[in-house]
Amino acid sequence: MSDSQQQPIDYSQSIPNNVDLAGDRSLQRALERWQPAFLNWWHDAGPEDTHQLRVYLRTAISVDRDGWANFGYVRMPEYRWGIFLTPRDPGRTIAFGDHQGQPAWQEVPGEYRSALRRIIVTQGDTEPASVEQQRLLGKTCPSLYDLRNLFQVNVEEGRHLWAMVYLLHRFFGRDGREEAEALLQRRSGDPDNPRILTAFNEKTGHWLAFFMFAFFTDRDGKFQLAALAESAFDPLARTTRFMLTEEAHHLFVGEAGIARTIQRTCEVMKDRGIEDLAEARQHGVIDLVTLQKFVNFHYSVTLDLYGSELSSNAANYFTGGLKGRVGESRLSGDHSLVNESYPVQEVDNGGIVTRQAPALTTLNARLRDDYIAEIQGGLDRWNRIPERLGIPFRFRLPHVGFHRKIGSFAGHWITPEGGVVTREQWEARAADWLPTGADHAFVTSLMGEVVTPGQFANWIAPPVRGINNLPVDFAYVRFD
Ligand code: BYC
Ligand code: FE
Ligand code: FE
Repeated sequence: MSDSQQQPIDYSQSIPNNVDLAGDRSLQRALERWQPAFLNWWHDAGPEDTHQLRVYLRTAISVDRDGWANFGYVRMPEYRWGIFLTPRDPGRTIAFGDHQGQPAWQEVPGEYRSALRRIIVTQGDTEPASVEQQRLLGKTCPSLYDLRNLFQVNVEEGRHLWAMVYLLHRFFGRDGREEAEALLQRRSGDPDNPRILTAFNEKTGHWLAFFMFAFFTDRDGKFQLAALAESAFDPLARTTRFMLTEEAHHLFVGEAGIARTIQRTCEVMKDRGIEDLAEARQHGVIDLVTLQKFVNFHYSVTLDLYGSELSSNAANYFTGGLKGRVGESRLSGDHSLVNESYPVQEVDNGGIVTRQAPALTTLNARLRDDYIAEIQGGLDRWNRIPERLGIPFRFRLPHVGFHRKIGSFAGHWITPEGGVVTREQWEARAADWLPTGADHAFVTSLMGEVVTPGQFANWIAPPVRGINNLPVDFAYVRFD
């Protein structure tokens, strides 16, 4: 198949694409067989009862810097899910590992076939999983503006599934086609056939959880995609690069959603002269202590998505050139990492110690640390809100060992401050640290459907501006 470099997106095709699908009939036929299965999945597991709505969505029309964001009303099942790769750089070479300096691969080398398939399947599995987790949220949207943002995120996660399914069909033969089918069969939270990674089987039962998920968990997506954007397997690098442009909006939705929630709570506290943090609840807003518990939960669950701090899988992926560090091709220094070390924390003798480990085995920890630095930046921005309003409360990230199920802290009982305690001691405090059933019930009690243009639920402040320079009270979703 010719993979011509600056191919425009062809919308006359049933599957919009810039990979010259029309030039590879058998691939096109295989994907056209998968397409109705995808639409069935969208119908059964995607946003519930939304088939008649018209939503003001952004659709990619070209992968150029400004051409990919084209806005207009779309009925969601008619969204043009397509296959878009950033243009190929014919001179691209491998930036790291054993094959450093060799030309990037346009096909999958036999020795890396199963590892690459596994990475692509794991990545692909998260995309529909998140749509499933968010299936019912439309019914309790705090505004039309927010409803539209939810649906924008949902259709783009659907497109990210397409991005991985294209790679499976194009490069992995019959195995790839079988994996593509299985991606539509697993279901988030299904006891018999769950999604692959733990965080994608958690419930996203209300909008606070959705905003937290978009801030914390979509950002794992950003960092994993950034690592895959360095891959020696060029089609994977090119498709993840384009996914990253879409991801930025998901992160914005999360960060701004939480910021507006904090803003509203702080405003109510200030207007009514409330000093006792818990009292804010009585005024129909989410108190800051409860918000901190959600931070603790979503942060710790997302840290598990990086895998073990010490991982031979991660070392093999790096040495093979499958998955790099963030910005690998721009990093200075040694790109083989064989003689380097990196600090990791672990529990030793009843305390937490830091020790140096071979850098190659610590790549999961390193990617996670890059992620944490960005998360901390977001918390710093959130903290300016209570600061501005004179409220003496600041959000803090718990210790990396807190509430972990994967990696070196799994099986240990670590407090948010990083103390090592017994299970009994930890469980006695858990309700202060993590959202309880009562917290979820309270948050859920605030959620009611607000669908009048320009109106917002009581618990959240309006955004500063609308989408695509439109006013905040624009009808972002139409029910007629
Ligand atoms: N849950 O060497 P280890 C996104 C397994 S998010 C369950 O520590 P490795 C998105 C692991 O499979 C980004 N199992 O880990 C966000 C292995 O099993 P085996 C998604 C887990 O392999 C929001 C064993 O434990 N993309 O896009 O280095 C909305 C030991 O593994 C988990 C990717 O993750 C877990 N959390 O790293 C929508 C990128 N963690 O071999 C979308 C692709 C580990 O013993 N995936 N295990 O059977 C990867 O690069 C790697 O699979 C991981 C794990 C980083 C996830
Ligand atoms: Fe995604
Ligand atoms: Fe995302």
